[in-house]
Amino acid sequence: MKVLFTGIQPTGDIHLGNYFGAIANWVRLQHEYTSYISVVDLHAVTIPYEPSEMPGRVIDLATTLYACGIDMEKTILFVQSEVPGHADLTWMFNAITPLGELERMTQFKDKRDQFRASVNVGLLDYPVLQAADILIYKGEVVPVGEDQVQHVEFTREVARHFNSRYGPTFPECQALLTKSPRVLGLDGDSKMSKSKGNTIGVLETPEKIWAKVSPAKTDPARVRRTDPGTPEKCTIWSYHLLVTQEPELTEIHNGCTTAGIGCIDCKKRFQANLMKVLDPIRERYGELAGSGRKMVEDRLEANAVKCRAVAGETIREAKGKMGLKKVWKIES
Ligand code: AQP
Repeated sequence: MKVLFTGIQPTGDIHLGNYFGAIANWVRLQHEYTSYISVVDLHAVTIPYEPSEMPGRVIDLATTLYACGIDMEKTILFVQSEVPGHADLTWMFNAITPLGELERMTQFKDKRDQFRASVNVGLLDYPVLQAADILIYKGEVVPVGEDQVQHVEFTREVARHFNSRYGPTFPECQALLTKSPRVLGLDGDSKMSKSKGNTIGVLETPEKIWAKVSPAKTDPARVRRTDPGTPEKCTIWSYHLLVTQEPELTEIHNGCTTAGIGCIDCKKRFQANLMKVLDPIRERYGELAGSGRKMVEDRLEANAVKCRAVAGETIREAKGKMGLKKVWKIES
């Protein structure tokens, strides 16, 4: 089987963007690929955070991923900082990466503007660590949301640079997108994002979700209940596309364009369909977070051992190609 690698940051609660933009694909693809999914805590420390909260966030994220349908037996879900080697490979890749390529990365420019007071080297180097994450397992496919496509293309470049400088070593990976690669935030202006406060959390209660959905912006031209709307200009319609099936979808589209249904009815129907997806996830999370917590911790530890062995082999191979001493071995 080909190798799949992907990651997610423990920077907050998983939202619909993460789920429909990426995680739903991971759940589907885990049956077709040898899958490595990493809780990328080393990435998460590039923005301001509270150290005492990090262990809890990491375990919560892993638990949520299992609740979303990541298979404990099949998928190698692990914590990035538990595997030495990612940072070593980053350094080797740093030595062949032109600075200009990092400075033009969209995510770096966004984060630099967002965290103006603390722009650290880690933020700039983020794509190089991501390339190391993927290539240390010789990842061939990388299922991500649209915002990460530029980083996957960068990873292909890194592999190309390394292979041409030191000989064939790394595959050139491909990004895989879902049919909803950019889920809009509740503000309707930008992608749904943990740091933007415009999210619907996968584990939120129906009451909390309704408190966010009911006042959310819709088509700005639909001022009165009797005004016909344009679904394509409405964030809630973009959410219906994630969870509502035919023939209800067409019925809602027609209802909006003819003013047959109002925005509140439309939102209620979205919420009902959304909860059919989220209720089972919340229930599984409840079970795992209670009596299953030890099982999650043990699984993460066992997976880290597997990852150390694979990562250690790649580091030895890369060092050999680069003319560095090969005796060093990562202890498992
Ligand atoms: N709105 C989105 N639509 C589609 N896909 C998305 N992803 C994130 N937001 C959307 C995808 O989810 C995966 C894991 O994301 P992450 O937490 O590692 O990275 P992120 O892009 O930094 O997530 P956030 O919520 O936007 O966090 P902040 O606010 O901290 O920057 C990735 O595959 C990502 O593409």
